[in-house]
Amino acid sequence: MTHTASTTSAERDAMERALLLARVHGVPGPNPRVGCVLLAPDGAVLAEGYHRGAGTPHAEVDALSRAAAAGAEVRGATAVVTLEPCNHTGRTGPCAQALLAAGVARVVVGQADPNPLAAGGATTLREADVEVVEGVLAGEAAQLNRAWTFAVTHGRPFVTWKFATTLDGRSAAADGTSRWISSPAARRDTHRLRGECDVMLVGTGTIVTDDPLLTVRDADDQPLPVQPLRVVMGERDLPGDARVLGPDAETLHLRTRSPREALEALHAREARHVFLEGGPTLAAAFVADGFVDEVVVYVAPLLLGAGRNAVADLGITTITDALHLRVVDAGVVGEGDETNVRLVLRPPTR
Ligand code: AOF
Ligand code: ZN
Repeated sequence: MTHTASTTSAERDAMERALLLARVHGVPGPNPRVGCVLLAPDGAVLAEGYHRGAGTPHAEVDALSRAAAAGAEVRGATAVVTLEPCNHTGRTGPCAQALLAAGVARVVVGQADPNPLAAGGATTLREADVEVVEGVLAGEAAQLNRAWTFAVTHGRPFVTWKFATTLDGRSAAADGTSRWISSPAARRDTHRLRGECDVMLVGTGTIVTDDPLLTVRDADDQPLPVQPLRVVMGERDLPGDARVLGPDAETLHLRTRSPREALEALHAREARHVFLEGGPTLAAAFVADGFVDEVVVYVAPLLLGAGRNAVADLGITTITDALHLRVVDAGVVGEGDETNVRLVLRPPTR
């Protein structure tokens, strides 16, 4: 639902800008990506703000403090914010109160806050006679925080399962080697997607066969400053010299084979978006339990003719029982010899 009639063009431009700020400066983790632009009554921009991750000021408070630092008059101003201002004291104080205290007269909101702990800011503001317009570019705002929104409404992290495959559906050769199925361009693309998640998840089997580092690296193979939590699931001990136990990022070994238990433990740590990268057994367990919310597949122009599937036996013996996925994106990654096809799919209910 959009309210184009009840907003000015300056406000709609400000919402586009706030969404861009949230997208560029937001980080994966417990909190959503949020941007805020403060407008004078004539539509001029007074200040901008954004949220930089859990424990730091919310976007509204960031914009208010920058306005104060610039000596701008905020009384009577309009706050344009991508997410409904919060109404609670979490790691920081309630933004609805901060906007009221600053004398903001009007608030234009993108997405309503889906987090039951923090929602209610729009009502609080209206009760204090602030004009509130909701649902402006709400679809874009919700898309920006898609995984976070899923996690706070479903009580578990959103799960993206990524795998690479040959043309004949093999994700490892007969000897178990699997590292170089996708092209370097596809692997760089994978690092970009890893960087949008706060957990990298694999099984103990993957650690033993592939010994992956599981960090997020840039095009020059350098680690990014903020790394997702590396999580290894399974009852087996990890080899003492496994690269995942090195100092490059934090690692958690969950000694369970149950996806539900693992997701509960990760939700308790406020994880919002899990990147599941492996092993056919672990993938099958997540698929079978209905815990895969998105699938990203890189198809390489290779044939193996034998080897391991991306996913272990799901107990399906006849075609009418096949699991159906919806293709939401299909495209090419890389050029020339590095060309791979990338598919993004979702289960019908997501
Ligand atoms: C943010 N940034 O700019 C806004 C948020 O624990 P706290 O105090 O950081 O509160 C987090 C909640 O506040 C979050 O789940 C969301 O519902 C709400 N709004 N959060 O991290 C922001 N405006
Ligand atoms: Zn807030």
